[in-house]
Amino acid sequence: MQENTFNFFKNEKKIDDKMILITGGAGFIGSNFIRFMRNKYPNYKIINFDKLTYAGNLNNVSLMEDNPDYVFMKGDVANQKDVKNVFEEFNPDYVIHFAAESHVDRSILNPDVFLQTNIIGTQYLLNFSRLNNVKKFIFISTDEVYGSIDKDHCTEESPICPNNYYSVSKAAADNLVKVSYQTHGQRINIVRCCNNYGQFQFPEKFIPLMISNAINNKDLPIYGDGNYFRDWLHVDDNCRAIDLVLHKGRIGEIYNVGGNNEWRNIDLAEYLLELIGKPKSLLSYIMDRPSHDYRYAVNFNKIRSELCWHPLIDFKIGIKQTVDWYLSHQDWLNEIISGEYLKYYDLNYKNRDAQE
Ligand code: NAD
Ligand code: TDX
Repeated sequence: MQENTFNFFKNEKKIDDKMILITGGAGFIGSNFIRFMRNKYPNYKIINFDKLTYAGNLNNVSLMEDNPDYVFMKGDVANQKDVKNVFEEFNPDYVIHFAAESHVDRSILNPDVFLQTNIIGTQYLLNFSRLNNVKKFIFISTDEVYGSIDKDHCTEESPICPNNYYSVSKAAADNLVKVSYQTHGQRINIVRCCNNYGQFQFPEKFIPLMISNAINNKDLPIYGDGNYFRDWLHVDDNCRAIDLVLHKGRIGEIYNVGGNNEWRNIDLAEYLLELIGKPKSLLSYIMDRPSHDYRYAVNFNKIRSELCWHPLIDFKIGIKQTVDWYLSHQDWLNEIISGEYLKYYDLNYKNRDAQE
């Protein structure tokens, strides 16, 4: 442990209370998921285990601070002692594993930490979950494990074919989780979701980066010709999917989660400029991301038919709310876009000559 910042729950655990260990709960999806669970299941006990890397921000969960059924514990999933500690202290019934190094561009600059956190960290959590008879371990995987596809949609049976250090590390972890089921009958689910958007997303990712730069009248860096496709889903819809998998997902199963909402990068950047009221002259075409996946798209018929899930938030409404959230949370944004962020920004974007 680098620093001991946790307190025990202020309410005693009753026999039928669910104790849920959430890793990466100070990041984008994890923090939204914690808020979602707090609202839907106020009696569940939530442990937020997070290393607080550059992407982890306790302001994202400040609403939870005084909640008697919530604790934060600082720790590293890739440190065996930290993982042992959290299991010994809390003996969780369920584990939902969000923690990861999550940004493709950073994985190109520094792959090693992706292998440590995403692969080794997942194996440690699997080991301790098995030892402690955890009732279900949910791995938050990604549609990127299927690699790039030109047309159609990947089903859960499609081959895994990752093309960058981030997705290779997620694919390895995803396979480890599958193997734990095949070998030990470990009670797991895997969720492979498309690109999420919404409040509290770190402004290195496409949508918040474009919004943040537009607000600050900075160029919007478009990789290559901007002719790449991503499928966007509101984070609250993803939280609903994970909740259903937690309560109703069949043990050992993988579930794709998609948005049915594909956008070309350049079209989306232009749409964001329109919403914020900034000119298209801010668009700046720069050198492409190496090994850039052209398109991700998942078939999510399985979760639709088995768990009755489908996206509920209309993109035009969700993205408008998201833009408004960033406009009204510029303090949150400004705190991030200094220090480490500026160094990363320089490293990734400086000297990336414009494309012809
Ligand atoms: P994020 O980068 O916003 O948050 C990651 C969190 O994990 C941070 O709080 C960070 O401090 C924590 N963390 C990192 N390394 C850690 C370690 N070694 N030990 C403990 N905590 C650590 O990521 P996100 O966008 O919220 O993604 C969450 C999960 O969802 C990831 O597993 C990611 O692969 C997956 N996913 C994300 C998307 C997306 O669009 N954002 C889509 C599909 C899947
Ligand atoms: O500055 C940029 N310019 C640009 O054109 C950035 C940051 C991105 N892009 C492009 C690259 C992609 O085609 O926008 C698209 C989206 O990029 P990211 O937001 O970096 O997401 P992506 O690479 O698609 O990966 C995301 O989706 C799957 C998440 O970061 C992963 O965590 C998730 O698993």
